[in-house]
Amino acid sequence: MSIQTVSTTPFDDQKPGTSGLRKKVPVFQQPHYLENFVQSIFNSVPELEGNTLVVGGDGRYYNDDAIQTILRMAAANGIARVLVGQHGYLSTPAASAVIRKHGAAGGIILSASHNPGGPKGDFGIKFNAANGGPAVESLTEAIFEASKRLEHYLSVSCEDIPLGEAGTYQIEAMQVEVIDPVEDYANLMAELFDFDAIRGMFKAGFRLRFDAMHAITGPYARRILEQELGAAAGTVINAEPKPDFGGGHPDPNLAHAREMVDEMYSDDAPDMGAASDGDGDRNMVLGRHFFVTPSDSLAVLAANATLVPGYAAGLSGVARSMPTSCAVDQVARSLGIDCYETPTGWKFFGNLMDADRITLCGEESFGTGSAHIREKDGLWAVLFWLNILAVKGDSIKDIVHHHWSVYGRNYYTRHDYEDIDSEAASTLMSMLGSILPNQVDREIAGYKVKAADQFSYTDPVDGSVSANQGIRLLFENGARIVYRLSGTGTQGATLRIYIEAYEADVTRQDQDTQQALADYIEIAREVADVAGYTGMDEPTVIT
Ligand code: G16
Repeated sequence: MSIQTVSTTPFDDQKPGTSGLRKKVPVFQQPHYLENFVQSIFNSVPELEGNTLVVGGDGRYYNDDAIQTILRMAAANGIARVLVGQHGYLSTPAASAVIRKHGAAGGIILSASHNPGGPKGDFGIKFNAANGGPAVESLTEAIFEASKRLEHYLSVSCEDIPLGEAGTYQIEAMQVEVIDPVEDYANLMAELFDFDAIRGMFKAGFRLRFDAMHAITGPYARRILEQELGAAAGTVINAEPKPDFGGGHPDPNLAHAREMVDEMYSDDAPDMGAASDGDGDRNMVLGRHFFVTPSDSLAVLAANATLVPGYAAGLSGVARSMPTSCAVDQVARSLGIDCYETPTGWKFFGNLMDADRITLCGEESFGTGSAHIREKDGLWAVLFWLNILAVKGDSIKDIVHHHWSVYGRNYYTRHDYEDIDSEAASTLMSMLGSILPNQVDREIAGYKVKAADQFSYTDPVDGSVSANQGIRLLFENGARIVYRLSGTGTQGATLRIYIEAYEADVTRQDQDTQQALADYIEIAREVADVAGYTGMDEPTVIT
C-alpha cells in the first residue's frame, strides 16, 4: 500500500466547542487544516484501526470534498471498512443509528448544525464514539491535545469514490460501502412508533407541514412522512438539501422557519407544524396558532410516553440541560423517576443513557431525544408528537394546556446577544462571577435571590467534573436567570440569557411569555449590565 506521510504544522485553534469543531468554510479550506484535525482523531482513537467507521454529513458546502479526504486518510490509517451515506448524506441522528446498528467503532459527522452554509458559511466536524454519541469531554480534550503536537498525517492517492452511487468500493485494503442514508433510520422509527395509528390519522385528514429548511431532513421526512405514513404530497416543504440551504439559516426557531410559522398562524393553518435543522437533530413543534417551547415539548413527551409503543414500559429517568426549563422536573416528580440536570451539550447525556439511568432527555435549544440513539433527533420528536396526537385525538394546544393545568406552567424564554466582542463577553462573565456572592439573599425588584452560583456538574456515572457551565441566579419563588456564552458560534461571541418563572395558577397560565417574564428580563439585563458591556439594547434573537 502506498501510504503517504505528509509533513504538517499544528494549528492552535482546533479545540472542539459544544459540539465538535466549527469554523468558517475558508478556515477548513486552508492547506492541512481538515487533515490535521482528522489525523488528531485517528491518533486519539486507536480502536478505529482494523474496525468500521461511519462517515456522513448534512450536505452543506465542502461536505463532498471533506468526505473524500477522510476516506483517503482512513485507508492510510488502517480502518478496515467505512460506511458512508449516499451523496455523502447522513443526518446526525441517522449517523448515530448507523454506528449502533453496524457495531462501528465510531463515526465522523460533517456538519455545523443550524449554522448557515455555502462557500462563506460554516462547516464543522465531530467524532462520535461506538455508542453512537458525541465524544465525551475527555476525548475532545485528547483530540485537541493531539492537534497541538501534530507533525504529520497519513493519506493515500486514489480516485474519488462515486458517492452518488450506492455500492461497495475499495481504497487499498479498506472497503467503502456507500449506503442508503435513510434505510436504517426509517426502520428504527417503525420499531418505536405506532405507524398504523399515525397512518390512520393522516387518512382521516390530519394536516402536517414539515419544513426541512433545504437541509438534510428532507429525504428522511419525505420517505417516512409522505411515503410510509401517507401524509399528503407537499407536506414536507424545502425538502431538497442544498449546499447553502437555499441561502437560509437552517435553525428551526420562530425567526428562521418563517414560511412554516406564518402558515401555522394563518386562517387555514394545518393541525401541526414542525421544522428541523441543518443536520436533522433539532426540532420545533407548533400547533395551530400555538408554539410549543422545546422545554414544554420534552415535558409533554415524558408525561405521555407510555402511549407510544417504544416507551410503553415507562421511563427509567429523564434529563435536561441546566438552562432548559424545569417543566420536565415536575413530570419526573409525579412519575417518581430521577431527573438529571446536565451542562449544555448532548455529550453529557450519553453516560446516563448507557447506564440506563434515563430514557428521555432534551434541551431548550430545540433538541429532544431518547436512548434509541445517542444524539438528539428532530424527526423522532415529530413522530413522537404524531403518535401522541393519534392516540389522544386532541389538538396540540389542548394537550399542552391540559399539561400546564396538571403540572403548572414554566414560562420560559431565551435572549441571545449575537456577534458581540469576545473580550467584552468574557469580561461580562467574569464580572458576573465576581459579584455572585453578593447576590444571595438580596432582593431585586421585589424578588428574593435564594442562590447564585457557577454551575458545575459531576457525572454520576464516571465521576468526571465539568466546571463553569453557566451562571445562575435562583430566586426563592423558583424563578431562574441563567447566563452563559454559546460554544457553537464561529464569529465573535454570543451571550445567552435564559429566563424562567413557574406559574401553578391555571387562571394565570395564558399570558404572553415576554410579558409574564418582563420583571425578570429587566433584572437579567441590569444585573449583568448587558447594554454597557455589549452596546446592545435589545437581544438579536428571542426564542
Ligand atoms: C449543540 C449541542 C447542544 C447545545 C447547542 C447549543 O447543538 O449539541 O447540546 O444545546 O449546541 O449550544 P450553545 O448554547 O453552546 O451554542 P447543535 O444542534 O448545534 O449540534
